[in-house]
Amino acid sequence: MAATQRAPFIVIEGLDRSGKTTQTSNLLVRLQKDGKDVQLIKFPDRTTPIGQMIDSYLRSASELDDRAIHLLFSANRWELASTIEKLLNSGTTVICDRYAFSGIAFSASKVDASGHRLLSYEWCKSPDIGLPKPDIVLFLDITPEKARERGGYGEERYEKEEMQRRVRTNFEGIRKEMMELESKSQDHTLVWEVIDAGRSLEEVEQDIWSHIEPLYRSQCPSLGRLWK
Ligand code: NYM
Repeated sequence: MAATQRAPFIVIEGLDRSGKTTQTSNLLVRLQKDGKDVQLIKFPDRTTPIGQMIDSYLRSASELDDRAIHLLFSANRWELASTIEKLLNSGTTVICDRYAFSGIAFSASKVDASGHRLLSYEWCKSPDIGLPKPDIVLFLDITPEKARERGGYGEERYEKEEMQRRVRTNFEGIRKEMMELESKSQDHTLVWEVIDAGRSLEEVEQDIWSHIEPLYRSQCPSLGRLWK
């Protein structure tokens, strides 16, 4: 009997109002229609005890130290890391709606009253070192102006224009660092695509598909570890 091939690990990241939730579920349906075994995991996963603490914090129903909440977001990924690995190795595609990159981009965007960064980039990155490494990150990019046209941000913590601007800059910094690391590494396994999410739903969906379909044409390498 032939060994089961590892399935692709897809991460979708994006700014608020980028249409990430819609695009993620459309991709799930498209892959299922294509006959793929696929599972969608959303971070934060608000269903676990850790996720419930995160949910309460995001809704401003509770207060937490900035470091404590950052570590909870990371712990919420680690509690699913072995599940992700097992799914991939048994041939099930995993789509993550947000992952470690959101963890850094948002926490490193927090500033005090004088505008000084509260948590350093390196500190924010460290708890996620060693998580399963995705094959592809699709970053749904939208300008704050376009987001405003779409009705502005929601009610949760972080959904403010100034914060979103900093988050966008941080995502670009993470992309650059990832690409530099990849170019130096032996395996070149991670691809990071910036998707212009300011276009129509159909155009964005088509663009996403044009990056996902080729993943199934070749064999996935053995699963890597983030920043290792
Ligand atoms: N968020 C999400 C973080 O601050 N750190 C993380 O590690 C993750 C995964 O939670 N504003 C933030 C980004 C979002 C918020 O995400 C909830 P969503 O996709 O709106 O449910």
